Amino acid sequence: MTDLSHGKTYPPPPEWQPRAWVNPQTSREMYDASIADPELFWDEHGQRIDWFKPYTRVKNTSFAPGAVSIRWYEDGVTNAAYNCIDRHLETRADQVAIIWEGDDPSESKHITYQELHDEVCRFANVLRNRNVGKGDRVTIYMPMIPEAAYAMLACARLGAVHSVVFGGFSPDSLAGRIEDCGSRVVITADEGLRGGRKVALKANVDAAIDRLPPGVDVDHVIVVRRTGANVAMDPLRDVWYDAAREMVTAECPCEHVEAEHPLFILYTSGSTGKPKGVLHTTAGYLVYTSITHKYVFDYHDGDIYWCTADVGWVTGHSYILYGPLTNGATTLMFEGVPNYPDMSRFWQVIDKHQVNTFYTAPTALRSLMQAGDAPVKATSRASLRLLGSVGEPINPEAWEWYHRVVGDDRCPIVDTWWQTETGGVLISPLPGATTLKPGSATLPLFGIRPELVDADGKVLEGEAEGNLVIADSWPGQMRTVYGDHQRFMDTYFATYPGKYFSGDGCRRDADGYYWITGRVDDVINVSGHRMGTAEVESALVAHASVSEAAVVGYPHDIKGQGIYAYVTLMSGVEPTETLRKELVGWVRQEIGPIATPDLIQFAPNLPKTRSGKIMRRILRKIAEDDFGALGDTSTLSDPAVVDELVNNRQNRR
Ligand code: 6R9
Repeated sequence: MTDLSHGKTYPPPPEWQPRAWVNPQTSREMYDASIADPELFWDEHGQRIDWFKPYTRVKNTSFAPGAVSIRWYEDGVTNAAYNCIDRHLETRADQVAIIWEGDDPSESKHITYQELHDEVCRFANVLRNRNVGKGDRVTIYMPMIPEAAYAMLACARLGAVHSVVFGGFSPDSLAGRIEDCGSRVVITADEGLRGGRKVALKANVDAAIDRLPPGVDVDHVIVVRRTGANVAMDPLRDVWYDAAREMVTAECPCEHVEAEHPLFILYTSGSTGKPKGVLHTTAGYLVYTSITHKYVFDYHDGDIYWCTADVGWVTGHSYILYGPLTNGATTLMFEGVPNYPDMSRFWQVIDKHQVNTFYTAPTALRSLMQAGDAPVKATSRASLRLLGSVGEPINPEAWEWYHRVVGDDRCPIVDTWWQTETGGVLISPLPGATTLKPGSATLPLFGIRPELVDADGKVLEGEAEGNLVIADSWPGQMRTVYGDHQRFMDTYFATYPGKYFSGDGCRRDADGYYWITGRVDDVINVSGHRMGTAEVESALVAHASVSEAAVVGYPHDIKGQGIYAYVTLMSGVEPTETLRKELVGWVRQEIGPIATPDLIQFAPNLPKTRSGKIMRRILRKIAEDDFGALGDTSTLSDPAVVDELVNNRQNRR
């Protein structure tokens, strides 16, 4: 087996020992105990959160085919906002909860736990005045401003279910998500601001609502003022948040909700069909994000912690807000981008706010790496103690650069593997305990039972490569696909009955370390964002000139994977450069900029089996420039199609 790290390993630095929550021995003991008696382990950690009514039953879960059911702490009663805010007030009212850093480096804010409480209560009252209550869905389409956090926590306070839609999604994508969960309230801002550029959020909401089918209604749009832009306001439907805020008090009781009450829906791409509404519930999710935030980031009181994700993704939910706030942490929220005003921005923010823990994505690191070491070295970063990575496999070169240049050879890196569906990190080093191997997410966290299986579901032992499944439930796991439990069971529990299938391939080395190799389904990972190839295909075929499309990923130096689209045009349509550009713009408009095709190849024919199935394996190989490995093409209905595709392939950038 090839060791991608060239055998180089990094033991935990000795200076970590006095302070770390766990060392190599205690972490192993804790892991073993969590597997030997999950009930006992998760009962103990159920105490991480406060309960209005304590639970008596810890775990009631089944991965049984056709009867998947996941319930944790089911008879307990609690509230997520209470755990993130109210319970800290006695000891932390004046401690900073959120440090907000604006897109413009001259703008930042410190929000204490008391201020967070007051703002969340006000937001909750504004929602309550618009009839939002327990179980109602609220769509949040916001820039990275404190009001996004207030809005999410306000929903939690009322027992309403938030569905955050990333601000980079198009009106169409937003409309689909509003419709799927039936939100009657949308929270947005006049405009977003990223890298000095404005994003027309309110206009997108208007366009999305215009597209809703008859019978699907949005009653209220709450608009936070961010840039002060002059936006259209429908007097019957739209309200400025600042005006509504003036009308309410800073007191709002927390709704008491059952442990399994839905906390949020987050849409994510899969290999087929429309994005799925991943549903997370209250207590188990909080317990899991809080325990993982504590141990993975070795979080101690007083630490300044920064996760650079957007709240539109699960990483923002779990590790900007819910995990850190449950732990009473100080969490930094950043509105901007890594290269604005210049390539030093991340490191300047670290110095400005004396950040101790920094958590980002490999794609950001790879693009910063290209600018060389100087923009990093121009800053001190002396406050940094720990670095983290998430979203996609981190290549050993980027890992080494992160360690050597950003961390001055001093800071461990936690490469955290997880998914929207898993709620929190499942495989990751613990900085005081785990010897690191660059490129490996290393070992499972407490309570997690990963297995590698072959195509037939046979469990592989020892050193092996296969598909990554998880053999038993953990509290942070998604509970269902919103409104479609059958789809939940079919997607995650049918491939390997009785096990949760992640969709990722993985190797395990002789030390038991896990090396995620990437998706094994038709999902591609573009700059750490998940994209279903089927989604891009259906956007393309919705264009009048396109008769058929097949989309695959290909290796991309910065994005990890790029989007390669093979497009067959309607007969009589000329394949021109203008049309190529139009199609790129079309997909951006249909889904959003994150789905922008990098390469479009016009293909008069696509390789198909005799039964008419597109042979994606071959398309992937051509996109990868791997022509030697096209494999068996004899089952194609017309093998000559392949030569034509190879001859006309788009050059990789
Ligand atoms: C948290 C998040 C999940 C997919 C996942 C995998 C990839 C995430 C990774 C990683 C290798 C890591 N992924 N973290 N691959 N090493 N440390 O990213 O959730 O957007 O749902 O994506 O991302 O392929 O299946 P999500």
